Amino acid sequence: MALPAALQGLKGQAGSQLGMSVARLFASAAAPIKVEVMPYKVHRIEEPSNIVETNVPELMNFYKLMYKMRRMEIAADMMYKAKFIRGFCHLYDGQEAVLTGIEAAITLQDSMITSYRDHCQHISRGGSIKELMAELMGKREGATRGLGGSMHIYNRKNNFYGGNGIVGAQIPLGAGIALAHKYRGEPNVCITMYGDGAANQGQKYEALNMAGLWNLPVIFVCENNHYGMGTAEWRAAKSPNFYTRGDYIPGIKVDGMDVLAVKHAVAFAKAYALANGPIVMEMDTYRYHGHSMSDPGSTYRTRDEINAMRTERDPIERVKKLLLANGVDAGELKKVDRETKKEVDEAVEAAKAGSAPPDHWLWKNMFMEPLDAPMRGVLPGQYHVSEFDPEYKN
Ligand SMILES: Cc1ncc(C[n+]2csc(CCOP(=O)(O)OP(=O)(O)O)c2C)c(N)n1
Ligand SMILES: [Mg+2]
Repeated sequence: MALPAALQGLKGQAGSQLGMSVARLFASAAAPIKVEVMPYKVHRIEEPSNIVETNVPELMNFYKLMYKMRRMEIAADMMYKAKFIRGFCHLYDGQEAVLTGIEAAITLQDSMITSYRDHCQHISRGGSIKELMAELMGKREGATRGLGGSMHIYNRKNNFYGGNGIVGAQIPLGAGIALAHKYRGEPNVCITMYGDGAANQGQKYEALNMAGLWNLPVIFVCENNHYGMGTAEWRAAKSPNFYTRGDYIPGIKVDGMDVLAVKHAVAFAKAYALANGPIVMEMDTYRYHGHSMSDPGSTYRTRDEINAMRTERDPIERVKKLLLANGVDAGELKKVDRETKKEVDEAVEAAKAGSAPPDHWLWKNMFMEPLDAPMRGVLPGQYHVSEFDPEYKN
């Protein structure tokens, strides 16, 4: 199947800003570069070619965006340990090529929904590191005004529907968003992202069934990082071949550590989904950190395994090697690294200096029309009055 004409660079604020500066740096460097990616595995569909084309400006865009994501998550890790960030916090480092490749193949008019591992979507969907850091610290300058926190990043304007804390809950929602695209006659898909753990849930199969019956333009993206918390995929899934688990719905397995493989497969999947209906993608990827900040990430997998991933399959190093092999100066990349670190450091300081949302926002955002009636024992503007009876004994 031919790739759609819409193979394009990164979209939105982050992408276009990067694109402009890179175009200046490499005005004469847009010669095509052919790369052989790992062959795709397919289920009920003909595989796309694994010879893909790129160029230096595009690779630079990928490098910059992925490095930004990486630095941001490293900063989040440090800020969490320093107790500036509290509560749940799930990091995305290691998995950057999945999101970066997806964004390169779609537009901001296409929708996206994911799990709680959602920090990087804020950046890829056009938000700033400052907003993200402020949100993680619960500040009113944050992406969702300090009311959502790590697991509930959301950007309606750029069609990002969160940030969902309940495992798998976003999968039927993603099918619903695709239904909205279809109903309105829009030429767009919904990227519905979930993990290998969530892939075994019943609600996923209900959503797949309805999406299949109604030919909804939805791309179900299973980010297989091989663990659901501390449970290895093979302990939770009778068949860990997630790309085949849609049964009657076609699937494709992709090297999720290779941004080029992801971009070209998603472009292929988008063309398929718009013409025919749902498709499942399994992205073979890896998370470097533990499941969340309370998990050191080393009790259920070996250090050797983590180190081998970092040294042999790291998505940023892969792009770096391609750039160096195609004439980009190592100093240029170091400059990118320095500038990115500075941007992240400034965002961290700005977030620390931010202010907490006022208390009354807690009930202000409950209803479209403010109600004066008590809700679960709380009147607007009051604190909870406990109904607990101290006399009660079980
Ligand atoms: C319905 C539900 N059950 C359990 C949990 C607790 N929980 C949070 S994340 C997680 C593992 C999910 O793993 P996976 O789908 O592979 O996603 P990953 O964290 O690897 O991205 C579990 C069991 C939850 N949040 N919601
Ligand atoms: Mg997982």
